[in-house]
Amino acid sequence: MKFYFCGSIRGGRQLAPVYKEIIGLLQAHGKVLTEHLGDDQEIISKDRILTDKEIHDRDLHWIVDSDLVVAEVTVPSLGVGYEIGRAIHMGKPVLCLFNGGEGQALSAMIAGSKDVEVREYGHGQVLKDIVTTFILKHTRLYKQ
Ligand code: 6K6
Repeated sequence: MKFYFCGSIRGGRQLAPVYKEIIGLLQAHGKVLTEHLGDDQEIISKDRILTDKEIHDRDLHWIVDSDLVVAEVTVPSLGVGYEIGRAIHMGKPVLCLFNGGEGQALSAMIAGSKDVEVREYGHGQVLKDIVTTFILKHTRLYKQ
């Protein structure tokens, strides 16, 4: 199974350790095409040599190639929102993970969309349970 993981880059990197944790959970079930999103050094060293067009086209190609899309949506990011919209249009199952603090609300365009699964998470096991349940649900659907 191939996963496309979305997480903020230019929107802010404060949750990079959480992205790394989610990527690790996904890797237990298959290949993560955007493994670099958990690693600041890799983003800086490899992706800075690509133009914005090269990044856009490569990432869209990876979404096409993926089976499931998982997005961490706590840090607002134009790129992540765009990727979610494109993934929906392609008919990909999309899981949006949100861990907002007080006064922090998820965009209505994600929270109110029937085409994505939005899950709020806290820490540790809960995140693992949410991710595993989403994967198993869609693995079963693919096998039918
Ligand atoms: C490195 C440092 C600054 O910019 C870079 C290279 N940029 C990107 N490299 C890889 N993926 C990117 C880059 N910019 C956006 N993306 C994609 O959009 C990722 O797959 C993320 O899920 C999402 C992040 O969008 P922004 O708007 O937060 O950057």
